[in-house]
Amino acid sequence: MLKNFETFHGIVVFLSGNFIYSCHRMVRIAILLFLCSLFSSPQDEKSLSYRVIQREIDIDADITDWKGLEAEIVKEREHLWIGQGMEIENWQGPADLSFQWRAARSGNSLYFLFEVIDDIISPFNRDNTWLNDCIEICIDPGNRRGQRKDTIDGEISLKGYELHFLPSQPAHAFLNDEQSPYFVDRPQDELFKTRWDGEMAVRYTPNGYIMELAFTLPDIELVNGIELGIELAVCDDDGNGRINLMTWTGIQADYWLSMDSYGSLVIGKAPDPEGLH
Ligand SMILES: [Ca+2]
Ligand SMILES: [Ca+2]
Ligand SMILES: [Ca+2]
Repeated sequence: MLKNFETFHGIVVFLSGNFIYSCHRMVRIAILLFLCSLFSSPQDEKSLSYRVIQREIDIDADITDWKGLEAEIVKEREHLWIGQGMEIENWQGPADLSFQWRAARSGNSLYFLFEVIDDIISPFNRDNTWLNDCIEICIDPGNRRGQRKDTIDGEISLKGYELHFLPSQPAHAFLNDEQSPYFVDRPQDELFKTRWDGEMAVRYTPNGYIMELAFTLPDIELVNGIELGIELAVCDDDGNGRINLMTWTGIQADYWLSMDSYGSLVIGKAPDPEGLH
């Protein structure tokens, strides 16, 4: 009897030990998963996507022709890009800097509308575009990711574009960084107009400005279903150089160098569900 009891007791202790061990193991795994979620890289975050539908837009700084198109809103602390002298403490909230954007297309023309909230319009007296109030559109036309430009035999080869637009009156465009390092006094408005079929219009509002843009991407046909990689950003200078920068994705990456963190611009309507028309 005593022997049976000892055997039974031994089994209970063994099973309890296993149970406690399993619990400890599960707790350790849970802690590990929690820590992994805290330190996951930006590339693990769900990437953003915007579907571009057909709509003809007049570039006249009148936004009524955008009615009904979906807007992406960029106004949270998480959208601030931090670094190069920009700190969270600089940002005085959405009235200091925030924006929403929309896109549309017609044929090969891409249209963008930026509605920017900014309390003070830049004097545009900084040498480099990005140190003033400035809109930036980075595009990976082939959605190939990787570095935006390569240097081969001393020659810069662009895989993607970094476009800058100054919301000055008149507005100015800056397109190709292998030709111009984004100096305010060297705009590429004529190239934008001729090579890119570009148009732009700015209007100041009581709390900021709006900018309408149209352009075609050189050598790219906007076929339904294709995806472009894209990042959108707005810089804020309130008179003493750039203090804030907000991006659509909010990912803390060097987006002007690497296209890995871009969201997607999907061309064309979503396909109809099978059997439904
Ligand atoms: Ca318009
Ligand atoms: Ca501001
Ligand atoms: Ca400003």
